[in-house]
Amino acid sequence: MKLYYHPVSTTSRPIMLFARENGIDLKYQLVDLTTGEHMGEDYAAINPNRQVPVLEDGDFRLTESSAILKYLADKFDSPTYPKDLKKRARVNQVMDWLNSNLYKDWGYGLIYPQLFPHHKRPTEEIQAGCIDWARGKSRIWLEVLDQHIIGPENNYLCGNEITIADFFGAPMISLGETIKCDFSPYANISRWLGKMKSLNNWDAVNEIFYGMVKSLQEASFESI
Ligand SMILES: N[C@@H](CCC(=O)N[C@@H](CS)C(=O)NCC(=O)O)C(=O)O
Repeated sequence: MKLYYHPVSTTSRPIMLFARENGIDLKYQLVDLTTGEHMGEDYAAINPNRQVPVLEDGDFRLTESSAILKYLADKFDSPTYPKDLKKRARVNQVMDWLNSNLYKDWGYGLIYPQLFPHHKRPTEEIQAGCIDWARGKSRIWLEVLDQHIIGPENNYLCGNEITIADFFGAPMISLGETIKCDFSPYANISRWLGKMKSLNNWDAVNEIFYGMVKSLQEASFESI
């Protein structure tokens, strides 16, 4: 199987982490987002969304990091995507929530417009309005994540067992480190993220991402 990816990508890192933690052998094909390789016609023929990741399993091609995690977990019969109807529904719920509620405002509203020129809004006024809106929404989502999805009792997002929702969510939350988000007011998020960071392969998978975080240390950002 081949994964088209970029090492700092919020949606590639979950697949890389899941594969490494589960001994899944992937061939890694770098798509250089920094040179705009993903915008070219060659890559558009692979993924017309012009985004990473894409998984290829023989002649089967799959986009959407959430769907890729589910596919790999099922293919390798992983307990991280439970078969029990209600447990599986809970994992699906949390992954949909991360994708459609959190990531939209957190990634595309608050963080990417500050990191990547092609996500910057066309005027300073629109940029400021976008960030202000997304920061307010992100605070609400982080509160929900902290108090209701994790809460004081759970070790993981869907209870006390690690699931693919955790693999999906942890890189997404760690993205906040690029703009120096302080998660200490969110005690449950901090505790959960700490657990995810202690996975055997977290450091190796996130090495280049943390290189980027380091390179941004002197820059100033609108944070949470
Ligand atoms: N819904 C997609 C989103 C993928 C996505 O946001 N990919 C980003 C990297 S994290 C990307 O390829 N961005 C290209 C760009 O910014 O132009 C998924 O979950 O796979």
